[in-house]
Amino acid sequence: MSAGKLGERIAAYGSWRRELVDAVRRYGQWLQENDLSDSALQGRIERMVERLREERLSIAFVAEFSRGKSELINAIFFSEYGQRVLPASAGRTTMCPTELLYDPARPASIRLLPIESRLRDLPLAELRARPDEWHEIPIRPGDADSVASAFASVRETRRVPVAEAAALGLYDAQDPEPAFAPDDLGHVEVPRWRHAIVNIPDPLLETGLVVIDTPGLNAIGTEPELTLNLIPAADAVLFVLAADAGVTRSDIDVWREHVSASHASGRFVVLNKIDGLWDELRDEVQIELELAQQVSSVSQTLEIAPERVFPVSAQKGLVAKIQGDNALLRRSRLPDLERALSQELVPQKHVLVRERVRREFDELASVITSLLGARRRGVVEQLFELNGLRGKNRNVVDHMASRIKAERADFEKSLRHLQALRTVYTRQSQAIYSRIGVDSLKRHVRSAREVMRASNFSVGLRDGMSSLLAATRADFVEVGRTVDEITTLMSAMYRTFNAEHGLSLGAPMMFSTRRYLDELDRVETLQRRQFGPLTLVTTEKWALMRRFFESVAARIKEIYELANREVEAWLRAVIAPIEGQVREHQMQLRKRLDSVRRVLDATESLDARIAEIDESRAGVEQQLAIAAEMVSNVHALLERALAELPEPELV
Ligand SMILES: Nc1nc2c(ncn2[C@@H]2O[C@H](COP(=O)(O)OP(=O)(O)OP(=O)(O)O)[C@@H](O)[C@H]2O)c(=O)[nH]1
Ligand SMILES: [Mg+2]
Repeated sequence: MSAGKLGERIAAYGSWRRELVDAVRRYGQWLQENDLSDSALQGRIERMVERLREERLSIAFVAEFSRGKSELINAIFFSEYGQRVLPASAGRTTMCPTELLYDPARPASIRLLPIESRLRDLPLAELRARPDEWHEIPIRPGDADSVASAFASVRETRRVPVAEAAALGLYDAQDPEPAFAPDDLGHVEVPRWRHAIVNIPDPLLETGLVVIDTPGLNAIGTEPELTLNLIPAADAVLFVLAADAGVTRSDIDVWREHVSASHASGRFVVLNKIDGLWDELRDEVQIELELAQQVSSVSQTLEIAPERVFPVSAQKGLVAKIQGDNALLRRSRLPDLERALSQELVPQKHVLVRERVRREFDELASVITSLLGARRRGVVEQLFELNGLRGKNRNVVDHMASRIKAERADFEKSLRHLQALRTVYTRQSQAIYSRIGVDSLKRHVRSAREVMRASNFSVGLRDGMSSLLAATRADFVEVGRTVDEITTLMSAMYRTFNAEHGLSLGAPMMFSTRRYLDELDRVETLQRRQFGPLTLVTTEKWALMRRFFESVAARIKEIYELANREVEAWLRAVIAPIEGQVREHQMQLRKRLDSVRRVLDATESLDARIAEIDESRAGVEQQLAIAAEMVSNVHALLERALAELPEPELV
């Protein structure tokens, strides 16, 4: 697979991430070797590394059927196979959503989820984790025929009685224009599979690219997973129109429902099949003019800037790449689309990931730097203290010892405050966990189901859904309040320790529940659209709604799980600096007292003791320098622009 500049950029982004992982890892290892970290800190580093590794870049292709989505994927990504690998043909072709990715932990194969799985309420998210539910066909990577024949599965259909199709949510007798109409025997053609996941080694997919091909409109509308998760989560959506069809009513519906609602940015409109305008009787200028008109009318209809509309010919682009025909490739304008994708998509993702890693890494590194800073201050003070004892009599030394003891007693008192704070902190942490725990969510879902069951009208369904969203929102608002309380408490404690014991604690790390609430808003918007006007619902619709509800519940569960993980990391991160510095301070007090005592007992000469401490000062200085260098290595990597890449060589 190659996609010119896009491919190179994605590969550059992949290797940047790998280098970053190495740098962060090295830092973590160094901390461990120098006894500067604990399991909480190592856990944070591991999570950062894991997230960086698993980071994927996904592009979803969305459109009415037969606009050329699959052909476009073939042309952009699969031309190296020298043939059409994803099936593309007139009429409905792709029958189920198809994800193309590479997970080295699994064999190369296509996994197919039977359509019957829709009869159960299990959402796709859950079925993903159950290998037994999937039918798996091995693929011999590199062998174009093996790849193409495995891919052929995505077009498979079955004929089933109308009642069964209705139960699957694929047939609605009241729909004036059903996607699948019954034949004379009362059978309806339905997709054989509900979802396909293609796992195939390939340089582009190996860097974490995920390509999502979707079937035309009706199947999209009935698989909530696509609407709720796959499409909104994609980094870019390519919405495809066909120049010969113009913008139809159903194109506009797909655009509104599945693209413009969920993607404010990262959307590309492709005006495909421009080769239909290539006509020997018209000259280039006329063709150009007509294209410009089409682009402008598409941009007006979809309310999107004309620069976001890319006229291409996927088919000619594919042929040109396979045959090495540069002139045809230029004429297909596919390289323009690829360039726009690479210029926008990868850099955007790069910036997002960079900012996140910077934030996480800096928080972590600053804990270490201030810890080392405190240690250095401690030894320097000790040196100063001991140097002051030179030539002094026993009384002075005695006096110093009691001063340190008094200081220690003061500190012990503050530690009791810290202990009290810890109790409050633990109690509040528990409150958070129970608020967004599994049980809490289960209760919300149960009561929402009851509200829904009590009514056969869509208004009842909607009330059920609204009650679920209201309850979950209340959870996050409450969590936000508790988080604020903990932050205030911690700030006060940090300040006290800084002022009274000379610690150098910065402001506690902030945490916001905003993103969970935003995510719930997004789910709500989608749900509103899905549930439409207040009408009596048919049995088929009812089944569909219920499935939609289950998908929403699954999505909310993911939000809860994410919030749990993030809150946990935050809770650890706010308590860690103060505990670390307090430990450090205790150690310093002990060492100071110890030094003075040794001098008192004459077990060691003052000079020898001073030399010893001076050595440890040098050690700390060195650690500080190494830490600074490692941090600046990570920063340099973060700052580094993804290598400016040459323009793609045509073919
Ligand atoms: N002339 C011409 N035909 C094209 C072009 N792109 C795709 N086609 C044809 O249009 C038909 C539909 O293409 P597909 O790629 O199957 O369309 P799709 O959007 O994936 O359709 P579904 O899978 O049914 O949702 C096929 O016969 C393609 O060969 C193009 O640029 N020019
Ligand atoms: Mg297709």
